[in-house]
Amino acid sequence: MRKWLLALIVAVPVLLVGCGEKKEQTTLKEPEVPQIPEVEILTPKEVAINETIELAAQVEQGGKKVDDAVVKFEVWESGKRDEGQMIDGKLEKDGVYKAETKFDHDGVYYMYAHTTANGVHNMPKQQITAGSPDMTKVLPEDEKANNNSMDHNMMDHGNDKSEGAEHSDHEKSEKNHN
Ligand SMILES: [Cu+2]
Repeated sequence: MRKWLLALIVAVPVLLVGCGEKKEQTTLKEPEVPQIPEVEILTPKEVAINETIELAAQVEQGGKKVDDAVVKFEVWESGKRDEGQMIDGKLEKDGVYKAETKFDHDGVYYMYAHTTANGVHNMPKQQITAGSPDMTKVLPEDEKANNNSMDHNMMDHGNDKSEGAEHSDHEKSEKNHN
């Protein structure tokens, strides 16, 4: 009888400790950080001139289509980003955003799909060839933009402190847009 009682006295604290540990584990939740949006540009890489061209991108985040993202398409001719334009994308459906533009002469163009979803920014870039440009006359694209674009893609603009040059470049374009 005494041995049984002793066993109970030893066992009860062990059970209590076990309970306490379990509780602590459930409270250790990782803070939810929105993932970098995956942006797939749907605009073809080769288009005709003097035709309405659809700029389109599909936005997903954590495997889900995002219908409340902000998508701005920046389009410019190679080497002339200052003369480019920023066009607001409008949600069609299923995370697909669209805008329209037209190329009035043969050339090599670039587009950024500036996308912000739940506060996180991504901006994939695509080259678009309109018509059949004389490649010897195409201006080279700004190298600074090219070199940084890959790294920049992976970054939230808000946290972007390491790439001042490209970032200010982007801010400039955002201002042009407004
Ligand atoms: Cu951007």
